[in-house]
Amino acid sequence: MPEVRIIDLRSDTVTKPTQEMREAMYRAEVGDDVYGDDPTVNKLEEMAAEKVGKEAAVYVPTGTMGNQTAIMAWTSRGDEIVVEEQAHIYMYEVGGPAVLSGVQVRPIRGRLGIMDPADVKAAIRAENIHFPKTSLICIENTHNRSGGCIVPLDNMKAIYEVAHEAGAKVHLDGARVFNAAIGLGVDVKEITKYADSVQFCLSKGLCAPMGSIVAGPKDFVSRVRKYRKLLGGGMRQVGVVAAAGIVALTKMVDRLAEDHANAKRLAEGINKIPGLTVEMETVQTNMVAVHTRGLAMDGPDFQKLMKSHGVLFNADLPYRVRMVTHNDVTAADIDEALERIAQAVRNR
Ligand code: TLP
Repeated sequence: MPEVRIIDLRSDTVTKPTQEMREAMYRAEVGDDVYGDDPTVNKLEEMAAEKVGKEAAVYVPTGTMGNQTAIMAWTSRGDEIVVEEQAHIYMYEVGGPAVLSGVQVRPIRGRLGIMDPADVKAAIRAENIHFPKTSLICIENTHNRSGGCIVPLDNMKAIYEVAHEAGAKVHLDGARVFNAAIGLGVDVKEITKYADSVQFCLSKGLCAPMGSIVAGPKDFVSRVRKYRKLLGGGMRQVGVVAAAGIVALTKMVDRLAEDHANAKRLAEGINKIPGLTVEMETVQTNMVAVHTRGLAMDGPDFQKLMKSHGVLFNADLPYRVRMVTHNDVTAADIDEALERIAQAVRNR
């Protein structure tokens, strides 16, 4: 029997570096980055800061380390930070804020990842001997657990103003902020201007093999750099991968639009399969949240069924799976995946 070709929709993190990245990595000039001697890392950090309109930037191994070092740099032990209740920082970072920063997380309910500025305002603590200090508000754009939804600019602006009135900072978990920018049709600076700091990933839709950027004011970035070292993230001749990050930033942003078009194509196709539903209003970028209740099959069972047909995705709620489009799946792969799903559902 011929082997089934795998169509991997688990995440955009599965993307392989492009040929151009591999060549840039091969040629990269390097040095010891802990001494600030790696010219490729220095170039990436400068480019990245400029791109998101911030004074400075630092290259970190992962988005998780980027978010956590940012929280460490903005807070003091015993502070409180406000996050949306489905945020990656709260759901998937292993309790990092408690462990690393010693802060308490105050999750507030959003709609499709969008917090109501009035709720943020109400959550910010007044001065009182009993209360922790609210030092940081975190926004996630695009918002992963809502299926890649975009937090609108007016909402970000309102939260930024509410935070600043109360003397708190805003950190943007912009793991996929370039997807948000492409989805909104704006320069990414239009989004990042409503945050004091931003973390974004080079390793997701932008296809670099690893790495994230934390950008913000100079003194903040110096603190992040030191916390990166504390966590063991002081890397040496890391220009060898930062070179791929430069290609990611210069060559891979505009093509995210293709992933968004493929996500729409996938969502529309799924909605034609009896038993599966996607709420089209949530299909705004490169993710598709598929509800499986109509199949009388839970997410993990549906995931298992399709794995046996070579279509991979993750189950993220009891009756929901997440499919993510990216550079390594074409429109033809989407059609093939739809065909396999329709057939598997018919024959189950
Ligand atoms: N997200 C991963 C998983 O961890 C869930 C994925 O496949 O989507 N912020 C956001 C919004 C993210 O989605 C992620 C990764 C991170 C931060 C962390 O980035 P890494 O994986 O580089 O630590």
